[in-house]
Amino acid sequence: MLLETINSPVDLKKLKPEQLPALADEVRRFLLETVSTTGGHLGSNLGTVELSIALHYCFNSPADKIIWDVGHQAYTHKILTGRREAFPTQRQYKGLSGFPKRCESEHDAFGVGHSSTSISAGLGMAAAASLAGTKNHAIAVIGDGSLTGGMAFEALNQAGHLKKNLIVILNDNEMSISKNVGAFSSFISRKMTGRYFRDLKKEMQGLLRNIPAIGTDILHFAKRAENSLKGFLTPGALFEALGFDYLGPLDGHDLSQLVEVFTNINGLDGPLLVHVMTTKGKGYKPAEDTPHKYHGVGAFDIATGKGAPKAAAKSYTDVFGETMVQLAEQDPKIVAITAAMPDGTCLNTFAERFPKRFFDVGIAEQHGMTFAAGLAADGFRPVTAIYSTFVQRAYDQVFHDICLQKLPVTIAMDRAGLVGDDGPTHHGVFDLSYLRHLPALTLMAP
Ligand SMILES: Cc1ncc(C[n+]2csc(CCOP(=O)(O)OP(=O)(O)O)c2C)c(N)n1
Repeated sequence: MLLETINSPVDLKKLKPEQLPALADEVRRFLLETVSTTGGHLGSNLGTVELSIALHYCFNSPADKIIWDVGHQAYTHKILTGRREAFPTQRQYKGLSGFPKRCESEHDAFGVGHSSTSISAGLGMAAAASLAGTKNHAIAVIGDGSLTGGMAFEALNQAGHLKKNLIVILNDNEMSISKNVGAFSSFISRKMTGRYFRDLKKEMQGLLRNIPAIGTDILHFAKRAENSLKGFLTPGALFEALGFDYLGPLDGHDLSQLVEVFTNINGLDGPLLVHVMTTKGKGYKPAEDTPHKYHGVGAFDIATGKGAPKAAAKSYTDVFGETMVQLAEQDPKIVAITAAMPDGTCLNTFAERFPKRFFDVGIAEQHGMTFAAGLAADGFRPVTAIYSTFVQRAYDQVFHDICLQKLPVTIAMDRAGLVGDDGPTHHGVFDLSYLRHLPALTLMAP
């Protein structure tokens, strides 16, 4: 067993590169065995096994800072940084946290649980390294889902301008908890190497040839421009326009490719974005086939993939989802909004029944709130369903865009109170305190 010999990144570096795939298999098995007993975030972690191994193999944590966005995918990182034996206590009272936590390990560079913070924190650390005159790397690992959060763009914007040594790893599995949504997500997942690019090229050549007299000249010019055209149409163009060097897309499960690239970029300067494609649930068929069901799980049987049967009593969330459908049948003005959590908020039945009146805004609680205000300003009755802890993000939007203008938006907050195993980043304990004093807001709790 290789895994038993690894109690820190220093131990990991003693392995030969060709031993790493065997280690990845062991980690995956360990993850499955543990999470099937404790519950936790399964699919995202099965997807980041190789990425975590390669990062710790090629960089030097804790001097180099690895910042995991949301942090629900950092189990392999925890296992490789001295917490393997304690790992079965994760998400339990007095056990390990399910997310990186600064007080838990020097390798947890930044505490996390809410999404889209990693690039900002990483940029702060890159700026700190530059002020302190050290050569430490700051590496933000962010999923394509978390990249839909506005704060990630605020950070990219400043990073391109500051030009510090920040590495952003985009962990792209085309999934948020459900399928990732939005124009940006379709853009970054566009694969230009295959037929699509060839067809587009043919079509353009045909078009140009048909322009009388000058057509062939332009065609000649277009051929020369082909490389830049390809660059323009691939995801890299967007990040390069923001001042990043772009590398990828890489196969996030090919350890030799990851190790080669991470070794090469170790000495590079300036903001760099490495685009890594991974598969959510990698290596466990039920999770690969239905990744949204295996994002967060309770205990389950590995052989069948089945968990404990659902409690007979309905949850508040079930009742909310059913009531939304009933009300929307009576009132065509009712529309529903989620911030990337159609399953968690039970709005999925509403989405199927009224697809045009359902909006998934991505992990963008602030935008979701003001988007609702816009709908309300023009006569609709939006219901925005967001977990209590994530509404915190949109405090100013609730005040400035909804309350001050007295717009009829209903905010349905789920997971109020103590949520237990997800821990302090996810408790919904502050909502009454931070909402009670807002003008024109009626606050109700069942
Ligand atoms: C502000 C905020 N809103 C919602 C969530 C709930 N949430 C946790 S993980 C996740 C999806 C993240 O998708 P991605 O970053 O692509 O990671 P993946 O799980 O696909 O690896 C969501 C919506 C959150 N953690 N923070």
